[in-house]
Amino acid sequence: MAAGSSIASSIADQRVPRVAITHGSTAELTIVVPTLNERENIMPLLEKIEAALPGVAWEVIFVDDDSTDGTADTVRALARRDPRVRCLQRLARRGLSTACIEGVLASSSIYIAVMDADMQHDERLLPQMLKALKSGACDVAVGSRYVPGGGVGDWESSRANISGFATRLSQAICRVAIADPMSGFFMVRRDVFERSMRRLSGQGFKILLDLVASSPQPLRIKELPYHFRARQHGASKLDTLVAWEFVILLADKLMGSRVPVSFVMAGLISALGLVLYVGARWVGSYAYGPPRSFF
Ligand SMILES: Nc1nc2c(ncn2[C@@H]2O[C@H](COP(=O)(O)OP(=O)(O)OP(=O)(O)O)[C@@H](O)[C@H]2O)c(=O)[nH]1
Ligand SMILES: [Mg+2]
Repeated sequence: MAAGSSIASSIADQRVPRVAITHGSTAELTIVVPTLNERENIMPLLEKIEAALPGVAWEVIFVDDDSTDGTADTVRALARRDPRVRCLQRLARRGLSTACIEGVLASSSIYIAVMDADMQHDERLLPQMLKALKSGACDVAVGSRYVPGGGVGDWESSRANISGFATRLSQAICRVAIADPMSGFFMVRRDVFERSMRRLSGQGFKILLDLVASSPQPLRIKELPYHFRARQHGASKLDTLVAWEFVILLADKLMGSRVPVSFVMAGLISALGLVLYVGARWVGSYAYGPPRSFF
């Protein structure tokens, strides 16, 4: 049944308010793209998505954390010409995962893909992902670097080793077999996302890992191989904060709702402070004699 006639019949049997529906999103697929200073990647990415999805009603939501290079303005300029393009700009906020969550919540389509702006993810996988979800064979279709046929491109061995180690750690908190839980490229049905969304940690960069580890039921995952490409424009946002947020995400998922991870982290930092203080006093007592009072 066509979308229009199903809305008409819903109105007829009074399941929705009688309002005039004149326009709106009719996309079946929303592609959520988190951005932080990716201005030069926006146009080429849109061209690639357009070429990859003939015959699919898609839209793309760029969720921009107030980039200083004019990314949001670039997206809005394109959005004025193409209604499939939207910009969700966040002020005084940071975080890839929360950007993706808010992008999903700003959409209405049945299928949602998440991909990076820098064209490292192979957009030619999008139709295969959509087909896999529509067939009902899986809940999440994942672009995977770690199944046969996939790869990480020309990464230095140090980055490949760290990624391999972090992947094994991540697999420990997934209740399902998944070769690439750290992938940032996936597609999911809306109802699957909605079942988990209130349990998500929203910490850091790893929204797929968060989703898989937070699902109340084990998710059925289909991994599709692809080769992670090199960044063409702009700079990487990977830094030590991202690594720290990854640790917090793992801790949060391991402890579940029993103990808030922020409470444990505050305790660990306090304990570290105490150890440093006592250590400094101890070293000082050797250098300058015993302290008059300990605290
Ligand atoms: N909205 C938002 N997007 C972010 C943030 N951090 C990173 N991104 C975007 O998330 C995507 C992934 O970031 P990248 O820096 O490419 O991370 P990566 O692909 O793991 O690392 P590289 O291989 O070095 O590029 C990109 O589209 C970034 O612009 C953030 O804090 N907020
Ligand atoms: Mg990247």
